[in-house]
Amino acid sequence: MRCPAMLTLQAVCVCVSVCVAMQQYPAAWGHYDVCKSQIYTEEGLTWDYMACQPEATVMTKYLTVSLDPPNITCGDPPETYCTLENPYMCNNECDASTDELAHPSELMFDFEGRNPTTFWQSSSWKKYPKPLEVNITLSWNKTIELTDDIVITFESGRPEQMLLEKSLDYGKTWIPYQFYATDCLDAFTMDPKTVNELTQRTLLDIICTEDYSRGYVWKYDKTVRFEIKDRFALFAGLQLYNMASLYGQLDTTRNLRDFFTVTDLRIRLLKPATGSTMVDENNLSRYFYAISDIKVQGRCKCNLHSNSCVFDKDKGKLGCECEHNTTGPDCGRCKRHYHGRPWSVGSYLPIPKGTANICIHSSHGPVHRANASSLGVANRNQAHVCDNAMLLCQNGGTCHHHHKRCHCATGFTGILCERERCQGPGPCEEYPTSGQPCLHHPLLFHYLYPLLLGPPGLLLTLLLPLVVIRVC
Ligand SMILES: *[C@@H]1O[C@H](CO)[C@@H](O)[C@H](O)[C@H]1NC(C)=O
Ligand SMILES: *[C@@H]1O[C@H](CO)[C@@H](O)[C@H](O)[C@H]1NC(C)=O
Ligand SMILES: *[C@@H]1O[C@H](CO)[C@@H](O)[C@H](O)[C@H]1NC(C)=O
Ligand SMILES: *[C@@H]1O[C@H](CO)[C@@H](O)[C@H](O)[C@H]1NC(C)=O
Ligand SMILES: *[C@@H]1O[C@H](CO)[C@@H](O)[C@H](O)[C@H]1NC(C)=O
Ligand SMILES: *[C@@H]1O[C@H](CO)[C@@H](O)[C@H](O)[C@H]1NC(C)=O
Ligand SMILES: [Ca+2]
Repeated sequence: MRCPAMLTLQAVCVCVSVCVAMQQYPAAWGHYDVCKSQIYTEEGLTWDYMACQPEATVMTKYLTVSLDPPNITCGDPPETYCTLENPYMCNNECDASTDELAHPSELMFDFEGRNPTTFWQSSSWKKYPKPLEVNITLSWNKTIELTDDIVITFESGRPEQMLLEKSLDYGKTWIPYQFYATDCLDAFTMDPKTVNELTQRTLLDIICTEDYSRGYVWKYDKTVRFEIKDRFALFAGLQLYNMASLYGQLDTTRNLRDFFTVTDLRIRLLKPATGSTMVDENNLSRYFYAISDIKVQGRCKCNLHSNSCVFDKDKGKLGCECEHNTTGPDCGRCKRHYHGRPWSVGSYLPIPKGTANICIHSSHGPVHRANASSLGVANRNQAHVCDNAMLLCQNGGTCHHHHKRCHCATGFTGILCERERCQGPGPCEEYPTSGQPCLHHPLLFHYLYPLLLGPPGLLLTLLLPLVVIRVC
């Protein structure tokens, strides 16, 4: 159902019903799965370009793993391991030369669901008290954006000290992502925190958590997580109902986007589970690391210029299939002869289709689609959020920072100042709730926008506030 094909008020009604329907099913918002579509305008059939991104998927299929020290995997020479709980129970054999008894690193990424599980295992803590440290480095040779929790499943006890690091530059530099310890203060001189204590303002803080290191109950509690969804929820609400709010934030806050972006991850195992404060020096075969599964969900970062990312078997590497006349592994620059204006990342705004910010041919000036600029909404191409003339910033908000953000009047907040800051009596909600009045305002504009072209558009501009009031 496309409004541009219809005319006048009837079309407005259609749009309103579409918009309302979308409000009820916000999951339909912002798939960003289409990069372009054909539309009819006054000039005939033309292309309409939209921000787009590949679907999120299981990323562990596309990585290379390296271990440091390289010979830390068990089985050469063969070893027998005892359990942590009972030093007399020693039936865990590792022999690298026998398929059934070998525990190579691939077994952290194979299809799980088999019983018994398959796992990678390190050699034991033979050199105690020298630390037993292992680095497990996961490399994509491609920028990816994490979309779900990283989950590491241990078949040994969970480590007493561990550090998750990430790189954004293909492994040249590393920064901590999260610290894990049975005692954060002792291990890293950090106060223990849980992800639930984070707020929108402290979202980017690197924390040390004691949630995933508790010793003996490991039979039931085998996973170590890096919580992505809980962090998303700080903007999108607990059920991730309001993705619009999250996308808006990702668009306007570069640090936030980068926070979820990686080229490599490194799991630094610093101290194995010991189950007690004392290490049993007479039986060091009880102490080792074993990991059966690592989950990493994400999507290729294509700067909103591609909806597909393919694995090139020859290069052993992921790459975006760039649209919008962009090129490069991340669609991070304009194609040759398409430097009519500087390259720019696509934008999630306005919701739901965003702004493509296509590269344009060097011989053309900036594209003026129809005459929309005279109505003040044309500069979609530069990721402008707000517009004073069209009152896109609501509740008295004004445009700031080259129209990239609304400056809200006191008492209001949100990308378009659409939300009331909690004030006065009654409970104060920290999360943006689903029933946001008027958050779909930009959506309405998106559908109505084509109608605003030409003289009938002027009429509609006048009618628009009425429509908006009805919907909100
Ligand atoms: C693990 O990597 C870090 C750098 O991130 C390095 O300092 C450390 O020496 C490495 N440890 C091992 C056991 O290779
Ligand atoms: C790994 O190799 C180094 C030297 O190459 C050696 O010192 C070390 O003992 C080996 N470690 C294991 C666990 O085999
Ligand atoms: C210690 O380890 C060995 C195997 O290395 C095992 O045979 C023995 O029973 C273990 N327990 C004790 C208490 O020595
Ligand atoms: C990463 O990809 C580039 C090509 O884009 C290639 O030249 C390079 O060798 C790759 N690096 C690794 C470690 O595979
Ligand atoms: C990009 O360039 C090709 C020709 O190289 C052209 O057909 C296409 O319409 C251009 N625009 C976009 C946004 O793809
Ligand atoms: C756009 O408006 C200008 C005047 O502002 C006019 O000259 C031009 O013909 C218009 N273009 C179209 C496609 O309507
Ligand atoms: Ca496995």
